[in-house]
Amino acid sequence: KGNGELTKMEHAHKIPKIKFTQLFIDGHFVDSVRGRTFETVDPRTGEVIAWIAEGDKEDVDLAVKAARRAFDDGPWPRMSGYERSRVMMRFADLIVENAEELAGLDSLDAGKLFSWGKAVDMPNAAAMVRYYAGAADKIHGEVLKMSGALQGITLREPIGVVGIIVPWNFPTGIFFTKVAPALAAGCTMVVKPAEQTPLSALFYANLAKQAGIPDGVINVVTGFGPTAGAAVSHHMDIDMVNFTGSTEVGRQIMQAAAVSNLKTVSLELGGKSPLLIFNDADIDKAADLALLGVLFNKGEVCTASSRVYVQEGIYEEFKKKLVEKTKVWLVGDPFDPSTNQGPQVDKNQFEKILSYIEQGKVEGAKLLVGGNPMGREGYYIPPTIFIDVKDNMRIAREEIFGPVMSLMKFKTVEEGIKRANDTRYGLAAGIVTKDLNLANTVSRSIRAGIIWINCNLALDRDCPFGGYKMSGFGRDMGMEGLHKYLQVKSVVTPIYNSPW
Ligand code: TXE
Repeated sequence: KGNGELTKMEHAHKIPKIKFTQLFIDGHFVDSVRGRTFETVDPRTGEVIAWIAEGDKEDVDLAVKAARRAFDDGPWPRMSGYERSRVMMRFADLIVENAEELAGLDSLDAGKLFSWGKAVDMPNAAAMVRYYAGAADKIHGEVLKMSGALQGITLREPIGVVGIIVPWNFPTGIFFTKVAPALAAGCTMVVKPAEQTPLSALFYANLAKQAGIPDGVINVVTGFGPTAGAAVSHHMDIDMVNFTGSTEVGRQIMQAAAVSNLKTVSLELGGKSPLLIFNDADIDKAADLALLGVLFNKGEVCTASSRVYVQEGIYEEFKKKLVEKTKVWLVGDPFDPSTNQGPQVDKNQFEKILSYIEQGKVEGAKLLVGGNPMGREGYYIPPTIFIDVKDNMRIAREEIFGPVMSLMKFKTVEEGIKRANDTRYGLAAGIVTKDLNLANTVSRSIRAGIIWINCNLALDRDCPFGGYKMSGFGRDMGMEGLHKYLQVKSVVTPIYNSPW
């Protein structure tokens, strides 16, 4: 396993001490009401690294009370956008100052690459906060051209208390795509991080306090989905829930909203994203994009290009290229700077991926590379590519969420589009071609929330992101990501004495 040349001292230097393990409610770290804790595990070894407070319904109730007070009576929604923006800028600076420690926490908790975390994830998180800070004082409505003797305006007001449920694959990235615009809008919130990766969220709560975000604005309740998470989605005093996670749980969240207070729901769910590579593509570049698409973050990415369709003219050459490239792809300790891919997040995910690999073999697909776990400990799975895959096999239809690609061949453009769309998901798709007309035609024909032409996984804070079909609805990021936290209120007055 791995290429790890790290000395013990280098490791000790990078591995952070865990400082925060309690719930963060109303500006204070507290134990859970029942006093329970749960373990969080290092995916490199399977060892327990910390015991975290296990929040449940009572704790969510306390967190919602604090958020409600902060919304109904506190300064945050009443401050000018400019003042909120200044506090958010301080928050962003603190993320940058603590980037090394924070990247270490995400590596330790989720198996994410440390050097990437420090150089990319943390600066991006700070940039996300600054982006929305820049929007906080530019939130305004419209003047309405009403008929008769009336004039109207619209006000955009914060939606209220928001429940934010975060998954484990991007404990920092997804936290900030949801928290930063909610802050800018003037909302208050209860955040439920994933049980697999609670560490960095608690650290962010502490930084928020240091930055001057008032008590009760950001509350973090760590705990499990069916208990703490369900308490958020069922809560009568939460006005909106913004969720990223599995399609199954997304459905439960909508049901919970329907049977409780009809809270607004925004869902970013799973995917089975296609990548279409056409005959005229630069094969070397296309192979890089295909591998990036399915191996980045060990395939634990909702937009992973897990279905790669290659046009028949270049299929054989492309296949050879992929094999060559996977040979120099290093799987190992995420703290080692030369590693390309760390361990899967936990035992469950590791076993889920391995069972899909078995399923693929049983259904008759052939392994081109990979397929077996690596190492004696930890949750390492190498790049795995299946060929001879049929569209109706489970590996080609269901989200695996691991470094597993289904490589398929197609003939015509129409066939490529049809097969790319043959999925219940619609989160993302990629196209590799030099033909602009073809790229434009295909990008308009695929039903997905984001289309990448000659690039892959290119996300940016300014680019709205979310799904079609069963990949969910609502958009995070961009101005769409801010507007969903705002209600539109119309205010109407007569212009002069009128019968109204
Ligand atoms: O997701 P869950 P899991 C997909 C991926 C993965 C599969 C299962 O295919 O293999 O889902 O992962 C909280 N009410 N994605 O089981 O359960 C939970 O505590 C309220 C894709 O980890 O959906 C966590 O905070 N909340 C995805 C969050 O939901 C509940 C990212 C996500 O967990 C809940 C993650 C409930 N009843 C997994 N049950 C993406 N779109 O990026 C769980 N949660």
